[in-house]
Amino acid sequence: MGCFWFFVLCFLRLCGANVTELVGMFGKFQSPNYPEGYPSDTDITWNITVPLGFHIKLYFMHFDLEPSYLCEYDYVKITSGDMLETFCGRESTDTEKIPGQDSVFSFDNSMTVLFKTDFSNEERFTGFEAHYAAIDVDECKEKLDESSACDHFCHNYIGGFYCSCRFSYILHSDNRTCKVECSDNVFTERSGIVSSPDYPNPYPKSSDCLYRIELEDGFVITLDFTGIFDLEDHPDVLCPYDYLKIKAGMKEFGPFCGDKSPGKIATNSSRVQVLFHTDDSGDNRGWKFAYTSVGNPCPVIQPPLNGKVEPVLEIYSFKDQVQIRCNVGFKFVKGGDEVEAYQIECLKSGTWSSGIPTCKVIDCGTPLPLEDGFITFRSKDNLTLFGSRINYSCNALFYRMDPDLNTTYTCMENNFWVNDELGTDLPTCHPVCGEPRIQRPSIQPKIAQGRVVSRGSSPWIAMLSKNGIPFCGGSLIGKEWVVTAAHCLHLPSDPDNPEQIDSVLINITSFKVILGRQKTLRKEETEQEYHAKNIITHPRYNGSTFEYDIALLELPSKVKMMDYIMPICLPESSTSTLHTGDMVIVSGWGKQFLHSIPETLMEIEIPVVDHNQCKEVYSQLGRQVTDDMICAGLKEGGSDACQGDSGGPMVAVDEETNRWFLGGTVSWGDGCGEDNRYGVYSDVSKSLKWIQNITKIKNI
Ligand code: 4AZ
Repeated sequence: MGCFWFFVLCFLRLCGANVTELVGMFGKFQSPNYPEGYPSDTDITWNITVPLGFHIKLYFMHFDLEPSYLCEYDYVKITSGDMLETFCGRESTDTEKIPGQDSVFSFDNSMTVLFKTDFSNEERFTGFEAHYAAIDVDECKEKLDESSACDHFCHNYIGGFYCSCRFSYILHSDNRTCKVECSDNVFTERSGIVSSPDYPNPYPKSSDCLYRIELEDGFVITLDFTGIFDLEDHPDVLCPYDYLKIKAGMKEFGPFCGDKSPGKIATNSSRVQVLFHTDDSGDNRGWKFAYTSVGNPCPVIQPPLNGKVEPVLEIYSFKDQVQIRCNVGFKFVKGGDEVEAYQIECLKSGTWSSGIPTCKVIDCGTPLPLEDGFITFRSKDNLTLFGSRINYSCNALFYRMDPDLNTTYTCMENNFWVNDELGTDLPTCHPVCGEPRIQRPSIQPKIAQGRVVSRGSSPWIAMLSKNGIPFCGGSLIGKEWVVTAAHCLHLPSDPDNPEQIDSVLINITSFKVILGRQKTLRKEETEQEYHAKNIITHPRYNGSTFEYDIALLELPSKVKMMDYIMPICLPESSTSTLHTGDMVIVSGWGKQFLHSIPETLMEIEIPVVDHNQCKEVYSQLGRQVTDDMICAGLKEGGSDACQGDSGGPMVAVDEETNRWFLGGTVSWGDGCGEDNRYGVYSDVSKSLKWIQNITKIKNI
């Protein structure tokens, strides 16, 4: 019956329905007439709204409504989102409930409270008083559905929350999911491993990752998916959420998703792009692949004859490099140059960068000629190829090599003729010294005043000649040096005052050095004549005392040895090698008795005189015989050197070697051949070190 009247009243717009909007952060509202009995036919709605991010807490301070089965008469109905609560009566029963001490919480930031009464309130129920307040929600703790929860980190604040991401992730524009920046992945190595970010942990959401493998043309890339493959999937639609797409040249592979690995993909391309798209949800673990590349193959190489290829492989492919080497003793010839090794490379076209050169045997070429010597080939065909051997020898009669020298040279891989001891240096042919080819006759007339030198028996003698007239003698040592007396080359600076100590050097072009001469004034076929290139006087030469009266003449070229021209040996040691009584031969074109110049070279054979005896003789005359001088001659006189003989040789036979050596050079004396006077000579052994230092001559 009540229901009938309700409809009528409502239809007649007599219903007391009204709506109140409550927007504060807190407040209260009551049933009409509270705390008096509420009126019948009430229909009041309170719409409570608080700011977003807040919820509403509703608490009833008082509640007293007419009880009815399932609250069919009077009630308070609270709705918020899907939430619905209905209260009535004075106490809770099995079928109805009152709010009591419990608060009611809204689903979101709004709540609607409807108070409805029927047509009668017979017992004067007093209604209700309700309080509400906005309360903050900790969205981070509250279970939000996946579409609104933070992907990585959640931060609550009063009235709201915000999300943040782990290191290396960035917050997507949805302010919720975390994506990665992953479009700059370029792989240029020939092999490698590529995987989804964080693999095998869940990959980032809302991301588009691009991976590029970029190799040189000529390579072909193969991808091999290994391990877990797990991308968000859909049972009916092909990869609508997350997917992997692969582009290789004109070809496309994929999209791939789900848990079935794509396995091996031969892309047939040198450039591959892998696109990985993820949406804003899902917790799948991603993918990983290893990529490898092979180059275009090149044909197998046959090593050249007498050569080898390194490394030896079954297949050579693009970028592979091989070294082609010749066996020892062989070399490549490239543009006229000899090359040790050749490097060729397999090109992208599948061909080698150049052809295979041929190995040519090393040729050391004609060996260098040996001065005063010759070469003997050890092979029949005078071969100069790798491994060939030759021997150097000296021209037999006049030259000799160091006796202990191994003179074999071998053609080596460096193109040189090499000797075990000397390397590539050539041996030296030293002139034979002190061994005249022509011996003086064994029975000689003993001419006290001297005898004619038999031609060639003193082949070392040199004539110093000015305007065709001999003025001094000398001795050939080595190939280009002549020893003479220093005073022969020094002229008094004032010709009117011969006693003057200071002297000037003779003009080097004013005299000739003649070798192979026997006649005094007549040119001979056997002779060789030179202008000295250099004059070196002993540093201790004293022009007034004739100490160290010795000098060296350097010849402009090497003397060709022959029967009539051969050097004299130097003394073996620098301590005196001549002793009192030793017989020496002195030769020269100097003056003879009656002051005449001889027609030919003359020689005398005289004994070495006791140094003290000689010293004494000359000290009486006020002249000094010093230790660098040696005297020879006969007490009775007769056999002596004289003017013009100066610088000439005083020689003796070395007992040990049986060779002639230069004991002294004619220097001075008081007169010529007078009794109780001796010829004074510069002792060569005393100047030996100085001579050897300058000339580098050693006796062989
Ligand atoms: C000289 O005038 C000379 N009797 C050389 C030797 C002797 C004398 C003079 C020794 O060249």
